[in-house]
Amino acid sequence: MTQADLGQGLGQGLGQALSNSGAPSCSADQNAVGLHAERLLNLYPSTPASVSRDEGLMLYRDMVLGRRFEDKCAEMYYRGKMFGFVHLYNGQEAVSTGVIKAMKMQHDWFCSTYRDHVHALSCGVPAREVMSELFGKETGCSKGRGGSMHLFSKEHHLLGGYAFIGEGIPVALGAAFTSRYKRDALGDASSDAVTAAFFGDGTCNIGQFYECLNMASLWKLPILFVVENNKWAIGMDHNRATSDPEIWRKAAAFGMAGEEVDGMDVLAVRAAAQRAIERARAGEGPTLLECLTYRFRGHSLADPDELRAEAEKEFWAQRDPIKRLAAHLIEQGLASADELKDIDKQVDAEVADCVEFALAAPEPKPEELTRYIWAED
Ligand SMILES: Cc1ncc(C[n+]2csc(CCOP(=O)(O)OP(=O)(O)O)c2C)c(N)n1
Ligand SMILES: [Mg+2]
Repeated sequence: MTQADLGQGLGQGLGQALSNSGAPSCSADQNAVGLHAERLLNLYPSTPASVSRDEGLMLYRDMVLGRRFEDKCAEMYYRGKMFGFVHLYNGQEAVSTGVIKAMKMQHDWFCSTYRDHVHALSCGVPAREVMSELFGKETGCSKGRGGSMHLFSKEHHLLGGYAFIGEGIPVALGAAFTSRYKRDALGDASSDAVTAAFFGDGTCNIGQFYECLNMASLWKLPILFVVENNKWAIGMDHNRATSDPEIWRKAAAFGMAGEEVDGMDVLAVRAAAQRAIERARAGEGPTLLECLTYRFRGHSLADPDELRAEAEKEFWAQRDPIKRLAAHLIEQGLASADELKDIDKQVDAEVADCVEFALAAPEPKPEELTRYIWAED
């Protein structure tokens, strides 16, 4: 641990005491990029997860869709087509794709945060509906009333994006409770849906997180708490904000399974998610899955991203999950570079189409501003 990791405001004495406290030492190279990178480098090397050609291509396509869709969001935002805060997910795609694509579509449940566009796409919400929502149009998945931070789709079992951090965790817990209650109390043997709740490292320092972990473990609820640890909570370094940066270890306090995983490796995330889903469906309860990842852009499109060190950004950019999967598929002879380029082109066409659709779509009618608030529809 370095003084820089502890933050410049910390006194030398305390910094010294902490650096003598048995925390792992790291090489000069690793110091340049900090503890978060050091954790990634020190992950226990597991056998690379295997994947079939069809699955590999499906995972690749989903991550490329997330990336290209959001690159287009940035362009549209700066052209004044979107309003309010827009938080991009660039860099974290392996988490959304790795977890959601391991689950059963329109059967399992998903709950997100304000960084929700890519989760919605992985859940199968059509790109047209997501882009329309970001433009505030009637054809959006939340009828244009929600915008970027409030994507919702009953059809795709997306329980929502939430602007307040941690707000989605109890909602996800409720969905997990419902599955269990239907099976155990109402006798519906087919009720085996699992819920995935996505949230960030900063969110693990608020009360709802702990309350929900407790209840999920107590009632053995079928839920995955998926922490997307991207090191930053706006401008707050995770290692300065939490007493034990290894979030997955907090699972032990609640008697539940906990696992940390390379969040830049979609196959590793998928394998960890599959283990957790299997436990959840078997009635063995929740898992706390900490994915070590990084966002490639600022906190939101309004953030000039001047705080983070270039060396740190470079370290994580070199581990781009899309390039990594592409290299793996080619190396394993599962796909050719040309096939992957074709997928990129198809995705570009889908993204261009969804923008055209959203631009041409109607605005909600002003006299219908309060429609959909009550259950009349
Ligand atoms: C209850 C609440 N408190 C404060 C905020 C302000 N806020 C917005 S984003 C954020 C940081 C969250 O960081 P993290 O959980 O790591 O998610 P990330 O943005 O990295 O995905 C905070 C504190 C909020 N939205 N909600
Ligand atoms: Mg974060």
